[in-house]
Amino acid sequence: MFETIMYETRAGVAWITLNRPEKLNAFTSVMHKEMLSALKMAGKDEEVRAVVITGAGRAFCSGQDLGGSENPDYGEVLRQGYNPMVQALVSIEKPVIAAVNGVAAGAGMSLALACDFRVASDKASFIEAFIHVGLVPDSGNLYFLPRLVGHAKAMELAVLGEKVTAEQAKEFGLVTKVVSDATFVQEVETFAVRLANMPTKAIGLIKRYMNKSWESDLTEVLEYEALAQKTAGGTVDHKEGVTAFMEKRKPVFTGK
Ligand code: T3D
Repeated sequence: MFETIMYETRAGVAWITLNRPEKLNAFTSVMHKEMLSALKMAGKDEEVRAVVITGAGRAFCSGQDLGGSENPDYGEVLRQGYNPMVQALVSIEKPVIAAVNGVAAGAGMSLALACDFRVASDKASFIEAFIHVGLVPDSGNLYFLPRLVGHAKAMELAVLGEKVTAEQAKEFGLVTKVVSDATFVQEVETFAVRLANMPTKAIGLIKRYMNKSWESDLTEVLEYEALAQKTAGGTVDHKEGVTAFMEKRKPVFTGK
């Protein structure tokens, strides 16, 4: 179905694998289009309750394909390719995990930053590679990086462009957890399935309003919480959670 990515679903999880391993999964315009389609599919599919994005081969993603410019207007490359993908990642009301199997460089690092969780292999690394080719961080990087690691660390990473190991990234809060490369896929699967079995609508609401909170004052956030809680309070999963608690059993959430 796709040329540059793979898409499969199992156990409530959509797996999107960037699939240009010979170029360390560098982005092309086709890949942008395919990523957008895959994210839309995952968003619409009611069976899908978590999304994993990972890379084929030894890399997660090396950012923009530098081997021959498809469009010399980089602003348009961002507006047409990267930005809709980042918006889709943020607006999909399901948890999205970047399973960072290897190097994440340039816009590949931005892709990981725009996800809700980053699970990294102990072989993974992160590089703000933009500066090495005289460019600036893009694809939401300037938005997410300082929010995740603080302004000072973000400046250091973006300007120096030094390679950061998964363990170092964990220390300053960039990754959720680091797991052994030997058990990476199983660990990601366990984490993704765990999320897929949680109250999906509540997770979607947390994501929506936590993102909005960055541009909101306290009064607005208090109102968002009231709106979200009204919606969450009407879900089947809320009812199940309370019933299970009263019956002293584990809840079985259906994402409804
Ligand atoms: O339109 C616009 O350009 C604006 C948007 C910009 C967004 C961006 O992402 S700008 C930043 C672009 N990315 C980079 O600058 C990273 C370039 N890659 C690297 O710095 C290194 O490859 C890595 C640090 C990621 C990994 O290094 P290493 O030593 O593990 O691998 P390698 O030998 O450099 O790469 C392996 C192959 O992948 C190699 O091809 P070859 O020689 O075996 O035929 C290399 O050329 C290719 N490759 C790696 N990254 C890219 C790439 N080919 C095209 N584009 C790449 N980004």
